[in-house]
Amino acid sequence: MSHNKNLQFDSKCVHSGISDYGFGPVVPPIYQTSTFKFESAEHGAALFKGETEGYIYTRMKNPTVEAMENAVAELEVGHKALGCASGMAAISTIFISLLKSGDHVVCSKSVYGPTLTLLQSIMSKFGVESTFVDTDIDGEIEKAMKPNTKVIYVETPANPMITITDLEAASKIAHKQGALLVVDNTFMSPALQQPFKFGADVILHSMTKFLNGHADVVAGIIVVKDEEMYLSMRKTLNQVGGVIDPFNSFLVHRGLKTLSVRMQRHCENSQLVAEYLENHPKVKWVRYPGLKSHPNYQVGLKQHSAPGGMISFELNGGFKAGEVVMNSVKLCALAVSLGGVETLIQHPASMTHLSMGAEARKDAGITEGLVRLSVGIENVKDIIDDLENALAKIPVTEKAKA
Ligand code: LCS
Repeated sequence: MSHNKNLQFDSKCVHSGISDYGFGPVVPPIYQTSTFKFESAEHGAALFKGETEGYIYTRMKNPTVEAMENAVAELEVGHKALGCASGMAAISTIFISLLKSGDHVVCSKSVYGPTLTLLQSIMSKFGVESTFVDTDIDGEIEKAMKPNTKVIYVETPANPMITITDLEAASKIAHKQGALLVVDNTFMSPALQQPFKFGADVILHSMTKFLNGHADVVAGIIVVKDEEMYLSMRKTLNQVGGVIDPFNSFLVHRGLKTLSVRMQRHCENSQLVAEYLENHPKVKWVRYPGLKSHPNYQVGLKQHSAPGGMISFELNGGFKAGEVVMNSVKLCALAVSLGGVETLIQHPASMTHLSMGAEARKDAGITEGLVRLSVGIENVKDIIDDLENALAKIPVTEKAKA
């Protein structure tokens, strides 16, 4: 791994996590095996005692999974990473590992719906209390802190409001009282934002999105900064069991090789699409980190190198106008998820953020007419032409109703 340290990020994407596998393959082989033979009874016992390096059982460790984990850890400039069966498996493993009954969490109001539900309906059953605040607004995290706050949890940019939280400020608030800052870096990927540089303690991704990048895998990852955190997180993951499998690890590792070039194209396309939408008379407002109109544009400049591939916008005409657009696009696929090479469009209030309930949505600013776009790597002219045709289908009277 060490020879990669001095490489530029793009080169790391291609080379990270690759080591010698025998026979000289240039990519890690898929070790599609649930278990590994011991050389002897003594060898098996030594492996279990941790006295020798090796593999026992794929839920605990697998060479294909390990290669991908090493790659992501290198890209996030972390210590080690833990591959999970999904982003939600990563998030639940983190909460179970870091929290106990009587602890308190401060979480962004705008987060992926099931993350909020996990804290509100499941972690609460085990005595973990949560407060949801606008972590992007100065002073809001501080106000929500309690003596028993153990975790500040943020997504930045957040799903679906694209709100930007100041990571450096959040980490300072956490560390003042020995709490940890956990960052969901799914929307940016390490190609654009590396939260450890701003004081984050744990990073996670839904690798289903940009890290894999091809909409053919559900997976997650946890990245940690030191061995102590790694061992406790690994113990939890082993017991809870939400691990990734070798084949999905192989696919994600393959996706990582093009992460840098994909992100560059996602950003170029998104900037042009966001500017196009912002100037369209049927669009009420657009939220994209690359637009100066973004309320946290300056914070964004400080912590990400480019504005990413996610745009949210509100149409004049609310939900009905949104429905017309979603039913009229041809190139953009009407689908949830994000971060793949194809452009996806969806409606958070009736889809990804339905589980939060109307009140929490309203509180987080997720309006009924909000449309979310995951901008792909197609030729941007084709994306804009598709949106232009779909927006043209909104009856002019809908604008008047807005
Ligand atoms: N974190 C973020 C920011 C997400 O957007 C998602 C999924 C997750 C975590 C959970 O990851 P998963 O378990 O699905 O791998 N977001 C989705 C979305 O916006 N549409 O469909 C899934």
